Order: sequence, then structure tokens, then C-alpha cells
Amino acid sequence: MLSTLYGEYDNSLVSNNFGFLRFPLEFNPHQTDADWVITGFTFDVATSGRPGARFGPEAIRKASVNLAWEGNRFPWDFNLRERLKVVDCGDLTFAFGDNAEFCDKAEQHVTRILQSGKKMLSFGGDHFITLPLLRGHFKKFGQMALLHFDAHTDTYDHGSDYDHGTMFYHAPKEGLIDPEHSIQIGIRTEHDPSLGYTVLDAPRANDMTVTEIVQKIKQVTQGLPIYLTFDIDCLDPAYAPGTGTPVCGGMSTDKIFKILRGLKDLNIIGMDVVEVAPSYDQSDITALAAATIALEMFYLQASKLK
Ligand SMILES: [Mn+2]
Repeated sequence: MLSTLYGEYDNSLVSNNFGFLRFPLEFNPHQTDADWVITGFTFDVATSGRPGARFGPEAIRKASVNLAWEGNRFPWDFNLRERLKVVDCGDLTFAFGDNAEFCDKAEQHVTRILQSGKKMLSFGGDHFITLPLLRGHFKKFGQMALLHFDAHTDTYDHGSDYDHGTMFYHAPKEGLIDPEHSIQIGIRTEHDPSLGYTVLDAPRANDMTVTEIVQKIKQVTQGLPIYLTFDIDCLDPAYAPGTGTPVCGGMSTDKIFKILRGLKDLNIIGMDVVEVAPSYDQSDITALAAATIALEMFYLQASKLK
């Protein structure tokens, strides 16, 4: 424990330099009155292709500074800061190379924050981080519906226990999520339809209207708390080149924003944005997309409160 201007904090859990959207940095988030807590997970050793998503949280926070000036974000009619209290607790620290330790530490961190009555938005890191995040959320919320935006279903059963293509094969086996109430949107790689997930593949989602997609999401996820996970490669590489495994034929930022804005009535209890790898980015386009998606997620949550 160190003494600081702000009291004592346990610096073995978190570190970093500046907060998303200039939200305050708070190393003791569980002790604050925040509604939502941001954490970065700089873990990318479960990546199958091009690594580098460990630098995602830093890139997203940096890009978010360009979004901080707007009072009422267009097209919303209120100021996020007046409705929702958000703090950023920096990045989780862990011993690099010890994946089991990372899982334990991530789960403990989530558990502690949720137990203190807050909700979490997390930045990856590769998509593997969602598995320990789901384990932590399960302890508070029980079995969840997964609302999953991605080019890949990540339901493969090959690879190691620490593979960013396997989380949603393992999560239902651990009882964390119910595939029958879960939906995967933007998929454009091979997958096994027998696993029970509803898949709105990218060709179909691109042809459907936003209203039709929102209706489908509501219909499938009905009845369970929803965990929202957003792999930035759901977006077409034109909108998100800076990611480990980009796939052509994806979705646009415009359509994604409109879908997110339609989810106001849903009970979304946790959110993440993963797989931003700034080394492959151009002009911060991917980091800006991820930062804006996270901002829209917060506006969505704030829009429920009046
Ligand atoms: Mn993916």
C-alpha cells in the first residue's frame, strides 16, 4: 500500500497515466461512488495471428481525448457526465507469461468491483480477456446472455486453454452463458451452427435494417442479464485496420452506432471492447472507432437514467 494525495491504494492491482475521455483516474474504484469503472487489460499472448493488442487500452484512451470536448455527444440530447459517474482505474498489472495468474487476477479484480456495486467496461487486450471477465460477472449475475460483435465466433475447440478463438466454446461449458440466448453479429468466418448461438453473419447483417437487427437481439437475449462484448474486427478493415485478425466484408461504424443506440431497453450488465492493435493501425482510425464505440456504450447506459 502506498500513501498518495488521494489516500492509500493498492498499486499491485492497477497502473497507468491518464483516464479514458479524461474521466478521473481512480486506483481505488471500489471505494468510490462511481456507476461504471473502466479497466485496461494489456494481455495479448492468446493471439493466434498478429499480436499487439496489449497496447489497445493506451491507444483507445489517447484517441478518446479527441472525443472529450463535446458536451452532448451528437445525436444525444444530454451530457453523459451529468447522468453517469465513470472512473478509469488504469490497467490491471500481472506477471507476463503466467496466463493462469492473469486469469485469477482479472477475475479477482472484476469480482471486487462488482461486489462494491459498480459495473465494468473493459478494454483489451486480445479477446481472451472476456473469459475471466465472464467468470467474474457470473458470480454476481448468474448465467448471462452474450451479445457478441465480431468477425469470428470464437467458438473453436482447438488450440490451448489460452487461445483468443476459444472463449465462447468454453464459456457455455462452464455455465457462464447460455448460447440459446446469445447472439453473434458480423461473423464472416467458418463456424459450427450446432452450438446453439444465433448468428447474424456480416452479409446478412449488412442487408438487414438496424430495426430488424435490434429486434432480433431483443428477441434472442430476452430474460437474461446481457454481457456485451465488442471485438473491433466486427468492423470492416476499412473502419478498423488496426487489429490482429482483420476480415474483409465487415460492418460500418455508422451501422454499429445505430444498433447500439437501439439497445436502451436491454439489461446490459457488463461491456468490453477488445482486439485494438495500434501497430497495424493507420491514423488512429481503429483506436478512434473503439473509443467512440465505448462512448456510445456509456451513452446507452446513461440514457436509461433520468
Ligand atoms: Mn474477432
